[in-house]
Amino acid sequence: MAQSPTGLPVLMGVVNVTPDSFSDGGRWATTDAAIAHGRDLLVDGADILDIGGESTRPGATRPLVEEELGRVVPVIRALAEDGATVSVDTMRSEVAVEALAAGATVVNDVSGGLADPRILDVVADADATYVCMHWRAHSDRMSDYAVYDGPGGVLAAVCDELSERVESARAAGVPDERIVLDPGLGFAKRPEHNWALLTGVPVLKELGFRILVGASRKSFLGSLLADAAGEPRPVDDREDATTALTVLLAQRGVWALRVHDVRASHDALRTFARWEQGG
Ligand code: PMM
Repeated sequence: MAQSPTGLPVLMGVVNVTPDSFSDGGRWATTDAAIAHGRDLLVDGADILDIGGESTRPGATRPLVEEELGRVVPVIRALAEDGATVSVDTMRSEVAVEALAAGATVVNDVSGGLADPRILDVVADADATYVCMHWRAHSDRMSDYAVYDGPGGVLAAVCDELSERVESARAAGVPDERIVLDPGLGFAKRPEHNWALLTGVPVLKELGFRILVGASRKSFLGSLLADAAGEPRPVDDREDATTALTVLLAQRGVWALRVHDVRASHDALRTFARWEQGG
């Protein structure tokens, strides 16, 4: 998918087929619930459905490959048969192979090829779109890696490290036009890092690739909206902040937004488009 027909950001709706994701863990954990949720997101305006079977919440332990396959493959097959554009959210080459065979056309690899470098060969062979996210370590120890002391801080480090990942993807045979870059908000990032990356999107765009951002419901929004006692805003109550970011990132020309509440972001983008059209 090159661009949304409207020129607005593409909306990637999240379908986490997991018992333990931070944002919606357990709500769509059965095959039927996940398929129904995916269909609802399409009605709400999703352009892509991102199906994941591994939680990446801080501290999460990894499922077995077989568990991950059992979660995502039937959901991908059903939604692809419906005609949806389907992305698989996985770091594993074995899962990417089966997901592409079941009808996925996008591989969303939060590790940017670091967790399992063979995933790059799988993507290259399948002519799939590759979402290459900035990542430093698995979730159980990523907080140890949230250090960006070099010149230029987090923005320079993320640009450098994503450029290295692009070189690996190119070496495997993935053409540039199939690569999408993602700053990886919340992955080895503290709140101040996430804000620097969000406001730094124009710099990320200078790398020359389409940009996808996943800010939806993340904990840095919980911190921003903390109550007077410093208690973070609960995950289910971060939607208005997420929707505000949808508009701000649309203004900065990102290619795609990965969101849970597709309807809210879709409404916001329609409003933004009308505003751009003028009176
Ligand atoms: N965040 C999560 C999972 N997958 N994929 C991309 N490309 N970018 C992200 O920021 C991202 C992702 C974690 O959040 P979730 O619990 O909402 O899935």
